Amino acid sequence: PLKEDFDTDIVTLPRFLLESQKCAKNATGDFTLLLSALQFAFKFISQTIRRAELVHLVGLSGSSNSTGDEQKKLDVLGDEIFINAMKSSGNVKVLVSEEQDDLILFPTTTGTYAVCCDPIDGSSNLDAGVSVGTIVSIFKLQPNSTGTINDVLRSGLEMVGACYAMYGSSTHLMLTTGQGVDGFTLDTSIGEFILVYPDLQLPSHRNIYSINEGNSFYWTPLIRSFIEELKKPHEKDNGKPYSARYVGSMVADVHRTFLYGGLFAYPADNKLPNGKLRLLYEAFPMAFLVEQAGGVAVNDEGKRILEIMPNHIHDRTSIWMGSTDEINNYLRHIGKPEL
Ligand code: P6P
Repeated sequence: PLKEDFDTDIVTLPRFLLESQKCAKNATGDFTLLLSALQFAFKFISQTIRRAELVHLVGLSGSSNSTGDEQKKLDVLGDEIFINAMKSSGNVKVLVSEEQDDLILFPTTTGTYAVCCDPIDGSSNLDAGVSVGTIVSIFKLQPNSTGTINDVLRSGLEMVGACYAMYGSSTHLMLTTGQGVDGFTLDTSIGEFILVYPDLQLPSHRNIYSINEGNSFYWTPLIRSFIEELKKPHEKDNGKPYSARYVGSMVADVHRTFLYGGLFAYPADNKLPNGKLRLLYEAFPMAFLVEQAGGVAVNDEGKRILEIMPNHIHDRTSIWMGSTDEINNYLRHIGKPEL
C-alpha cells in the first residue's frame, strides 16, 4: 500500500482556478484564462532563471531601464517573457512593466484586463543566487474603456487580483482574487503549481523586523526611534528583542513575513523622499495580498497603501506591512489610528 502521506487528490492551480470560477457569479472564464497565462509566465521565467548560470545569461545586457538601473540580461528576458504571455493571453489590453518607460497597449485584443508587473524584482541579487520574484497587480478595465492609462492610475482598492511568484529553493506562488490568499508550490516533475497553503493567514504577531538599516542615518527621528524600540527586550516575547531579517529582495522578505509574521518596511528617507518601492507593481499587490491574509499595509504617514492614488505609472511609495501587532505598534508610535 502507498505511504499514508502520499496525497492522491492534489489541487493543482488549474483545478483551483476552475473550482473558483464555478463559485464566481456570472463568470465568463476570462479571469481564469488570464491567471493561466500568468502561471505559464511564472513557470517559464522560473526555468529561465534556473538555467541562467548554465547558459551564462548572468551579467549585464548593456541596456538600462526607465529608472536607470543597470539591466541584467535576465531582467530583459523576464520582461519579454511576461509581455508575450500577456499579449498572447488575449485578455490583457493594458500592461505596465517596471522595465518599460511607457504603458504597453494591445489594441487588437478584445481583452478586459489591465496588468502591472515587476517581471524580476530583486534582480540585483540574482548573481548571488538570492531568491527573486515576479510581482503582479490586476485591474479590470474601467467601464467602456478601450484601454488607456486611466485603467491603471486608480486606487488600489479597485484591484481584482494580485500575486507574486518567488524563484527560490522552490518556486512559490501567492495569489489573491479578493477572497483570501492561497499559496502554491511548483512541482517541476509534473509542471504544475500545487496548493500548499489554502486560505493563508498572516500570524498576528512576530518579533521580526525587516528593514535596510543602512539607510537609518537618512530616516526621520521618529522612524529611527521606532526601530530602536524594537531592539529592546520585550515582555510579550519572554524578554527577547526583535530579530532583524533582511534579504534585500522584496519578494523574499515579504514571503517570510507571510509565513512567519513580523514587519517589512521600506520608509522614505532624504535620499528617496517618496520611498523606493513602486506603488503599482510592488506596494499595491503586496498590500492587497497582506490585507487579504489578515495583515496591514500602510505608508510612513499611516495611510492604507490601497487608498493611495497614483499620478504616474512608476510612482514610488514608502511602505510598512505585515502582522497587525507590529504595524499597529508603528501606527501608535506615529500617533495614528490603529487598523
Ligand atoms: P535596498 C530590489 O532592488 C528592490 O526593488 C526590492 O526587491 C527590495 O525590497 C529593495 O529594492 C531593496 O532595496 O535599498 O535595501 O537594496
